[in-house]
Amino acid sequence: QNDPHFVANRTTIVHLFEWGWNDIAKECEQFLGPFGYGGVQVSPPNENVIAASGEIQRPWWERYQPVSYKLETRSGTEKQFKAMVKKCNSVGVRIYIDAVINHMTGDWGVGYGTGGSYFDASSLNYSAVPYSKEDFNTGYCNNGNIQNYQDTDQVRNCKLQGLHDLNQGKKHVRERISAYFNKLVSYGVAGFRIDASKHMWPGDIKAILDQVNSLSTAHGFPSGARPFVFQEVIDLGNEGIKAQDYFGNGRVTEFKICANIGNIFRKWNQQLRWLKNWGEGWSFLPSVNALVFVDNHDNQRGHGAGGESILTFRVARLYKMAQAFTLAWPYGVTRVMSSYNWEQKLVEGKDKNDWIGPPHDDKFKILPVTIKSDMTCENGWICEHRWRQIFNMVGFRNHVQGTIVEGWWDNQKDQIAFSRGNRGFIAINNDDHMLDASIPTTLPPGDYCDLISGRIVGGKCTGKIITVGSDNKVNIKISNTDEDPMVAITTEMKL
Ligand code: AAO
Repeated sequence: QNDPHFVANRTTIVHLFEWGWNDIAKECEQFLGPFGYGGVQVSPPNENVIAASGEIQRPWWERYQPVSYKLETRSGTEKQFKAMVKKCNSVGVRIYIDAVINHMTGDWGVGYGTGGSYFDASSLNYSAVPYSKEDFNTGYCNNGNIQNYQDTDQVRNCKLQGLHDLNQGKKHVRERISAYFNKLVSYGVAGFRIDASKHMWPGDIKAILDQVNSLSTAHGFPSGARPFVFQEVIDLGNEGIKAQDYFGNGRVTEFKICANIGNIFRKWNQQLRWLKNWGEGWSFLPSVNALVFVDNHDNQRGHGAGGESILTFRVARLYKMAQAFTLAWPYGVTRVMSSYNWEQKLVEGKDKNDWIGPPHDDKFKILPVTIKSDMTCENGWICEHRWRQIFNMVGFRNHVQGTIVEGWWDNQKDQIAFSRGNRGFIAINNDDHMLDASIPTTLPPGDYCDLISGRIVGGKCTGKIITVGSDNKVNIKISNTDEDPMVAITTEMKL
């Protein structure tokens, strides 16, 4: 099901990667609700393996190794989870959970998960679900990993990176997973990011979703609303499994965006003017099927569909430009990444520290997200979603929703501008010289507050003032050396 069930005119999801439930509840109330975010993708809420081996201690990726569907993790308890969902719904912010249902743990022998549940990975006994040997795909690829991504059967039946592969064709497995989903739905969760969807048969995912209840009006959803689904399928166009195979279940992550938007803004044999037909024109997924993002928790650290060109918070100037464009452009449902910092250790282009988990104390308890007076975060949390240029562009997207792109302008190179109906206008200068032009717009004449450089505080614009003349042209001057070489205005911030 493709509809995120946003409240009112909201448009955008933020991935609060590895945040604790209490912090997310607070963030919904204090920031996401007031600043117009539509929903949060939260880290997997189910019990996972406690990964500790040699140098690697409590990596972020342990949460992608389920031990059971108990809601007990480093992010918090079941009670805290439930309270968070309730609080966020009450301020118009939806919660989508990261659903790890393709597999259980890797080979960790015997152990206990984050909720205290016993498991024995070698005999495939996950007693708290319960799952046993018969519930897994065994005997494929010599009981080993996927060898060849061109072979559809392998991709779906063999192990992904040593992770014990559940057989979603089995009734028992379907029932355990749908029961887990139904519990979440009863708590007010609005939908699911389905992890590693490529590694499951689309029909099996469908059979599970068919057993999931509709969202409840008690949590503010329309009657009969089906949960929002977005499936993680990395389809760069070179494998047998296609994103299209999953459209029957919901949206699909459009990974082609990440490398391409990186190439464009880094100017690696690409120019901004080519963004003119961004979306289907670039043979991306149809807009109604696409989940759109500049980077995700994998490719920002070289996992998944990574690559040199991926833009992250580490190249903040380019990142903000790429985010601004993606949020201004009418394509797909947008998701903003919100990261924590870690110290990279690059050896021959690969980050040896790509495993490092969220900021934590000496007992590996996740540190709270603390907020500075300028609204940004500290304590190791990056909070891209709190950068003014990004949250104001979320506001831009909300405000111009339903309008089309009009008056595309470019300088044949890396300066672009366009309007969104009679509601918004944006100009970006990624060229190596000044943008100084009088650009026709469909916005009404008047003075506007540039939302990239400021906000309206106490009735006054704290940033640049941009004027649309009575001739409906806007004079734009953007130096290529500006901190943020772009301006964006909407009728919501007309002075
Ligand atoms: C960890 C350890 C492993 C250990 C395992 C078991 O790192 O060494 O064996 O535990 O103990 C995350 C981490 C993993 C971690 C795992 C479990 O990323 O490192 O393993 O948790 O703790 C594939 C999947 C995709 C997946 C991605 C990472 O298709 O679903 O790998 N993403 C999700 C999550 C992710 C999570 C999992 C799934 C598992 O978002 O966080 O893993 O729950 C090709 C294929 C892709 C494939 C990549 C990487 O991509 O097309 O489908 O993604 O390979 O294997 C170019 C190509 C592109 C290619 C890419 C990479 O871009 O064009 O096609 O290069 O080669």
